[in-house]
Formats: sequence, structure tokens, C-alpha cells
Amino acid sequence: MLDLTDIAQSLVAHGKGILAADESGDTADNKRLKPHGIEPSEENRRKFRDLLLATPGVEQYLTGVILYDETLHQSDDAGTPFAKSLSNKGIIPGIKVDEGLEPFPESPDETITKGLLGLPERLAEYKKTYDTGFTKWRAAIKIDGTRLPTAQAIHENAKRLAMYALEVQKAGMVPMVEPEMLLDGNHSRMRAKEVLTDVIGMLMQVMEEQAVDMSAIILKTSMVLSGKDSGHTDTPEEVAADTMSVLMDTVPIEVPGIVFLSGGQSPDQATTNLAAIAKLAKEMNAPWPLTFSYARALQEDALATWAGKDENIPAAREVFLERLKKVSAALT
Ligand code: 5MM
Repeated sequence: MLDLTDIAQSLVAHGKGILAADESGDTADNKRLKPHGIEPSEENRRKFRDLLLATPGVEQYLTGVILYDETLHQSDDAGTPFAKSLSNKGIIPGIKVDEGLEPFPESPDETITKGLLGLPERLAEYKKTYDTGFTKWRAAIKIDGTRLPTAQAIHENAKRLAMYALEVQKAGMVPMVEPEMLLDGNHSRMRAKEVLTDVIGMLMQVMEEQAVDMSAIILKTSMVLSGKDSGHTDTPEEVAADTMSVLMDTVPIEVPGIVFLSGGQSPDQATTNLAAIAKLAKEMNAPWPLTFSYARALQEDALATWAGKDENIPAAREVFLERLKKVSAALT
């Protein structure tokens, strides 16, 4: 039987990565289906997941897939439950267990993440019924000049991520901890670097204080980028230098792996920035494997090609596989 560190290490196996397909109902409907003219419905959300997960050959590029609760209860076109069909291909099914964002009472322009209530019971059920190997919890950190994020919001989100991680390890799964630093805003890359240092530094400190087993977590992080309204495009080398500098300063060596979210970068940007990070990590002899855990950057082109039409599925799957190939190649 694999222990948690083994599972975490399998998730960051060299040359492969993780697909985030864990959009909640609203995000799937409004940000994935509707922009491509696809009618939001439970069946169309199932078809969207089938398009990606049943693409022949995905196992060459994916170690794991993060799913959403609704998808765990659904089956692929062949009638096999999605979690089972992933396991059959050697891909570890994971589950998003946070229940979204709510305003932070002490600073209402910021958010905290919900989902701790009833979490142990939900975790036990996911593990028993669907044999999920890992979970995900996302906090969202907003930058606004030097006003946001507040130290209180950083701390409260870190506390919740640590409490979640502890419960997940007790339930026999690997917690992926995702403090997403949002790209929205006109901040500089330097400000993003400062914020990410505070956010990951605080998260690691609180997890250690709460006795989270640091050798059995996966950190999912943003890259260090200038805000999307800053008018500045960072070079991949700048992104890599600042991102690696933050990670080397804040992440303990016993952490088994770090994965990146794409966070609104274009698929090509997310691919070239990852390539620069992977190259620099190798040069610096970084102590942890690094890979991708993208949603949008892997899905966007495939969704545009599919556009909800059955006859487009083979072409959309080819596009999806092509992007997976490019992103995986960026790691070598
Ligand atoms: C930041 O979002 C995560 C990574 O996706 P990108 O690569 O597109 O940035 C992603 O796993 C996200 O947490 C899920 O899509 C769930 O989103 P919602 O909005 O439904 O909580």
C-alpha cells in the first residue's frame, strides 16, 4: 500500500502533470461552456469532462486529475464512472473539497475559503466510494497596491488551508494547498513577488505550527507575474527568476512537489513560462519536482474547437493532446 509521500511523489512524476477539471457548477457554466456558445446543463458539464478525460493517450501526460463533486457522481460515455476510468489508466483521481469563497468579515474586499464544516465526513466518503488519492483547497489572494492583501486575510486563509490539510492527511489522502495570487490588477511583478513571499511564507509557517506532515502535501502556486492591467508583459526569464526566488526562500525541502496554476495566462504563455521555470529549477538544483496543474491553459483551445458539437470531438481531443504534449515537453 502506498503511503502519502509515495502518492505525492507519483503526482509530480517527471515529465507529467495534473489537469485541474474541478470547476464548480457556476464556473463550468459561465466561464467554460457559455463563452463557447454551449448551453449550461448537467449533461453538457458531463460531456465537457468526457471530452477531456476520455481522450485516448492522456495517461502519457497526466499523473492526476482534480475533479468536482458533481463529476465524481457521473460516468463517461462508455458508462464507467469518471474516477474509475481514470484509475484504470493509472491516473490518480483527486477532488476539490473547498466550498468556494466568501467575503472576509474583517476586510470585506477580500475573501476567505469555506468548507471546513463537515469536511471529515465528506473526505471519508470520497475516499471510501471513489478511492480519491488527493484533494484540493483554493484560497484567493487579491492584490491592490499596498492596501491588499491584508496580513489578516493572508493569515486566516493560511490557517484554513492548514486545518484542511491536517484533516485530509488524517483521512489518508494528500492535500494540495492552493493559495492563488490573482492576476487581476495593475501591480508590478515586484509587488507580486513580495505578496507571494508573504503568502507562501505564512502558509508554510502555519502548516508547520499545526503539525501538518510537510512530506505529504503538494503546493499549488501562482507564478510571479505583473498584474494583467499593468501594461507590462514579463519575459519568461523574469517570471522564472522571481518565481524560483520566492519558492527557494519559502518552501521547505521536505515538500514532495510544487505545481503551478495557469491563472489566466494564455496557453502559450503558461507553456513558455513553465519551460523557463523548469530550466532554471534544474540549474539551481531545486530540491522539489515542479510541474503543471492547469485548468484554463490546457482546456481553452480544446473547448473552442469542440463548441458543444459532437462532430468536433475528435478534433478537440487532438487539440487537447497537442497542448498536453507541449506543456509536458516544457518540463524537460
Ligand atoms: C485557479 O484555478 C485553478 C487552476 O486553474 P487555472 O490553471 O485555470 O488557473 C482551478 O483548479 C480552480 O481552482 C478550479 O477551476 C475551481 O474553480 P472555482 O471557481 O469553480 O472554484
